[in-house]
Amino acid sequence: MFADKLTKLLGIEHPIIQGGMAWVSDASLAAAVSEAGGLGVLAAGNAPTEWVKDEIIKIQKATKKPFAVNVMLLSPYAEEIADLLIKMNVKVVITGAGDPSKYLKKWQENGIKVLPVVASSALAKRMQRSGCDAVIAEGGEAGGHIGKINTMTLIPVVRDAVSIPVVAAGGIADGRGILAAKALGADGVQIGTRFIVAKECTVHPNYKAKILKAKDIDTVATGQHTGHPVRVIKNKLARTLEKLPQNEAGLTEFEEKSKGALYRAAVEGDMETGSIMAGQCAALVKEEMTVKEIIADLINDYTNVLNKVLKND
Ligand code: TUI
Repeated sequence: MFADKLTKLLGIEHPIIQGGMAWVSDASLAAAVSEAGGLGVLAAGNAPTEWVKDEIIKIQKATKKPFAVNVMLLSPYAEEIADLLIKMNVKVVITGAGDPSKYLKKWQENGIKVLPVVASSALAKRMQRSGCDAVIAEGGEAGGHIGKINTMTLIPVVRDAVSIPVVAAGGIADGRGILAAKALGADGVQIGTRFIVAKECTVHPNYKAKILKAKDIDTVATGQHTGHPVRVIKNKLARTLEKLPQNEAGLTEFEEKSKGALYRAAVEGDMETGSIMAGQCAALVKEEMTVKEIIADLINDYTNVLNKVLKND
């Protein structure tokens, strides 16, 4: 699908990284994606260090293939988890929701490959200068915490800004998206939302049902004014958050209502007061399949679309 820069760097078969999704991509999903030849990703999210440790042990038991841990830099446990990854001999780290500069030296000294998620060309350049191995450029179509630039612009500006491999993320769910990412200059893709409905994904069935039902206009980026916008499927919580006043009292209520909301949706199946994080491309996700089937379908679809394009069909 792509030249072998990314697959060689990571020791994987297909240039497909599974998006790290807090309380969604646990050991079960990550191990299945790695076994199927992509890069499986355990999302640390806001989870306690002990939970992350137990999940890493499960992945290491389930597969000998490469996997990554996604460190969410806003987590109160980020510092502890940064050290845990070294102790647990994790080989690939993906960071999200911030600038990972303060951890880079110790990870790199321990031979860990670091792929930060970036939302701008400026951060991509800084990450290349710091010796990062690749960047994941995530556009605003993505689910969860997002930046301000959409994939169509972000990928080419990041491509022009750095020479290390660029992974495209945000809005990719099928072969058309993968071919578009390649045309924009990417060396591989990160796909999150489509893997939420994988059979191996342990997320609550109510969450999967919401993804399968979602239409193109069903997601919204909440909390634009908080400085940490989060894309979710519209529900009662999203509507409540959108109506809060943009003052100090409003921000306090925003935080109270958001606390634990992803866990409520993903683990408890609460579709009213839970936060159903998902990308806009949920509208393209129509069927629950095994991880192996999803990856085979992505590759097959990509080949068909490429052939159509080449035939000018
Ligand atoms: O991290 C994500 N997506 C996430 S994390 C998450 S868990 C969460 N739970 C509750 C509230 C908020 C989050 C759910 N989804 N994606 C990676 C990502 N990183 N997207 C955008 C960025 C980003 C934004 C700005 C990375 C760096 C950045 O730079 C800031 C700087 O300091 O330059």
